Amino acid sequence: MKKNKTALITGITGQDGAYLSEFLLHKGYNVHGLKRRTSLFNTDRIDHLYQDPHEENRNFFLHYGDLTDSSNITRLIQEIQPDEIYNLAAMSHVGVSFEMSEYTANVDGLGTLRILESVRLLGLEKKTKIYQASTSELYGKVQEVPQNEQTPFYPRSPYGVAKLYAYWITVNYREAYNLFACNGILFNHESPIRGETFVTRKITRAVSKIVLGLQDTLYIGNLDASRDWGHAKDYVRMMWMMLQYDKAEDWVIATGKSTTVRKFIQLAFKEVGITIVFEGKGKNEKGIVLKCENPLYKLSKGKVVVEVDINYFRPTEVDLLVGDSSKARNILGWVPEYDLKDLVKEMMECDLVLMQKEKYLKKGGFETKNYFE
Ligand code: NDP
Ligand code: GDR
Repeated sequence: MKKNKTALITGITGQDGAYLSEFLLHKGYNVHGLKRRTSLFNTDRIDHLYQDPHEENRNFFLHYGDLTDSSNITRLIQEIQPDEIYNLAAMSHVGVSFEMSEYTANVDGLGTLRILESVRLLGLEKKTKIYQASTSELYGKVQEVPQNEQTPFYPRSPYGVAKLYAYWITVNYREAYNLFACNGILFNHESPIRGETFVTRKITRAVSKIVLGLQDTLYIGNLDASRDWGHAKDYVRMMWMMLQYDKAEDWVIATGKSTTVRKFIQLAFKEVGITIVFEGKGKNEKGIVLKCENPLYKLSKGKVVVEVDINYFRPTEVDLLVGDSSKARNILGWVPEYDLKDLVKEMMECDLVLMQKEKYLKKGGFETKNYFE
């Protein structure tokens, strides 16, 4: 009988880690995940997969660890002997990386080296395949569009620069030691479990709160930034497909369509029957209600619901990303199942439910107890 494959996922508690765990478990893998010790639970996204240590035939395991801790990583890889490692762990917020540049370099750059070096030290070069979570942030300053595997890199943030190191050290270990190590150059991908401070989720949460009367205004940064947004579910499938291909290579994954932050806000409001227009320029630009066609929501014409806050601007910005994933589409046969409309719809549906819950709790007097009173 064929033995089930074993995968190790770093960053298992994040958006992609959760979708990838689901995907690999359905494929019959034993899934091991690295999770950080935190003072509050950080496993919300994977709680439905948790298996009690006393259960028999477990196939989902969590281990404490951190990408800054080499001995921890080496020991875990030695114990788990993974067939595949998906290195998804990272300080993944571009804006925050300007505040925490050294830490970002340590985790996102050196963390990748620690994994590659452990696999080499343990003599697992022939057994263990590695997926490195590379990013469209590598392209940074627009030099050409659409961006493909040959487009030169010009990162524009400490996050992008750290990921550039990770990209090249992955290529170097592949060439120097014959490791099966791939870079997935993934463009932005979102979902209802996207972190709340990334712009799409910030928007769908705020729009849901605004229509339910829980918040007045969405404060936002650069409305002109344009991103190639796909659905995380479609993208984690590709991580796996890259490791099943007979050669270790680098792959761009993207929808090929770019949309501005401004347009994303309009799409989110449209999803609940509200038309928004933007007026003014630069930091004085505002999003104003033109029409509210949903009888459930009482937003009057002329109400200002979006305002620009320059604190959300970045010292250096990536203006335009649009990916050309024809290599993955032609060779691996990738066809995304979601388009932007499906994505916005799903995110809005989920956030509306969450915010309705919040509203009912507030109304019923069940707000979280203040322990400091
Ligand atoms: P998330 O921010 O949702 O998840 C990041 C994960 O990394 C979390 O599990 C987090 O743990 C963990 N982590 C952070 N720091 C450390 C550390 N020092 N040691 C161990 N684990 C750590 O990111 P996504 O799921 O969206 O992205 C996954 C990967 O793909 C990241 O590397 C990201 O940079 C990259 N990427 C993402 C894209 C996207 O659009 N989503 C596009 C291209 C690349 P905790 O839960 O405790 O915070
Ligand atoms: P990004 O995603 O930087 O592309 O990195 P994010 O959603 O943070 O920003 C996208 C664009 O929106 C602009 N923006 C704002 N961003 C945030 N977060 N908050 C705001 O209020 C706001 N207003 C405007 C940003 O300036 C930017 O131009 C994501 C991460 O998942 C990375 O880990 C990943 O590598 C890349 O996608 C591909």
